[in-house]
Amino acid sequence: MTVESTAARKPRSSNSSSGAGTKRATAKKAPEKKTPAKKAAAKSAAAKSAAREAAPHDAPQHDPELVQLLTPEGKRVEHPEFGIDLTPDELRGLYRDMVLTRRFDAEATSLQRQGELGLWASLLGQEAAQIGSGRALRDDDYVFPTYREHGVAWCRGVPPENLLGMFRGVNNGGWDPNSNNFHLYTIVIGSQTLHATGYAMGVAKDGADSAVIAYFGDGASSQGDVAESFTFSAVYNAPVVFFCQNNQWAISEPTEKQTRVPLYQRARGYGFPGIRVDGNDVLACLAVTKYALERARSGEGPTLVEAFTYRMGAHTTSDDPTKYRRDEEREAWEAKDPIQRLRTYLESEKIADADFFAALDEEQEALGKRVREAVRSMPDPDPMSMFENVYADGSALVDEERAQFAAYQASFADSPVAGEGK
Ligand SMILES: Cc1ncc(C[n+]2csc(CCOP(=O)(O)OP(=O)(O)O)c2C)c(N)n1
Ligand SMILES: [Mg+2]
Repeated sequence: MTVESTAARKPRSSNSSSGAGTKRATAKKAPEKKTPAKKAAAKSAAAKSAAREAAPHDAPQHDPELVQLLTPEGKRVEHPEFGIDLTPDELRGLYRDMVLTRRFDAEATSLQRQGELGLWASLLGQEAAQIGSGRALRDDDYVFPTYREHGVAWCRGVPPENLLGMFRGVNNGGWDPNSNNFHLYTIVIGSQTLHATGYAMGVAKDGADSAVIAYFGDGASSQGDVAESFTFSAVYNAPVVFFCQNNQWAISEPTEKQTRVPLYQRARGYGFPGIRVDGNDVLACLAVTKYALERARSGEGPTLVEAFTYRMGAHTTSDDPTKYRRDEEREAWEAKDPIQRLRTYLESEKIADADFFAALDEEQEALGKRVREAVRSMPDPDPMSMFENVYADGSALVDEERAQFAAYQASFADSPVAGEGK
């Protein structure tokens, strides 16, 4: 069934629950005996409702237009529109990036389990989407991430331990966005697409040839902010790439609850191109993002890239995905693992040898140790510091709250602000 036929299929019926019908239905009636005809009607209504639910499930999944350059089996394939030619060094570099990012992520998950972090949002499974797109960027491009872009942060040169301060609750971010052109993590779903669009409009006004990239998820695609940023960026021809990691889930809501068409096709309605790329193929993600960034730089406006991938772990460490999805789904995606497929390719083409993998294992261990030590030694902030930088010129309400909080803090025997507010 085509997407069009799904949409056109069901004219809304107007005779059932409107006007007098509604009144009659709400009037009190004696309990009715279910006749076979009524039972059949109820059954058919239930079947229709199930069909309505089920109909769109297949539509976004079976799209043939997926850009892929490296199959899940590790075979290099060609695509008629997108190609990439990388040196052995570059290929090994992409593999190293993905392995170290995964290791950092696993370390952070463990640190949360040990009580060192309050929360962690794992990127497990999304390494190719993030490293491929992250390595397509130029230094002068600007990135607006969600809260899960640890691989992109790695590509931007943000020290990984700095990503953990906010999750430990000791700071409000952890890095200077302008040092690496990597904005702070954004928790308000979809809002960073507006920031990116506004920033990109500024870049165009400055006459610069850099580009902007906004990361967001399949769930965020339902937000009004994302729709507004699509409209504005298209109309103003803003140099922005919308990079949607469709990891199939928005906490416990599947993508089918966000859209009736494949997400990349949304772009067409706004007047710019959309491309679906295999989000577990680092080569394809690199090639497609490079192309989209070039379009932005050369004044051709926005592109939507939908990286079709999977969130292998929980939404965050507070979530239990076994409550809403089946093991078989995860297992099917395990076979498409982004790191394993590149390893198979590197080995079969003799681009990397045993020494390379052994050295990388050692590097992983060193990174893990570094991250653990850095987190454990992060100083607790002065509790009063949360009142700083709220208003440039101060505010009576914040002053009042500061005084109340100081008094509360001072009521503890070991208070770091003892004396204040007493
Ligand atoms: C405006 C807003 N609404 C709701 C939430 C709660 N929330 C946090 S993450 C999330 C799901 C986001 O899913 P998706 O965009 O697919 O990104 P993913 O977590 O899968 O990377 C929601 C609803 C929020 N942070 N902000
Ligand atoms: Mg998602």
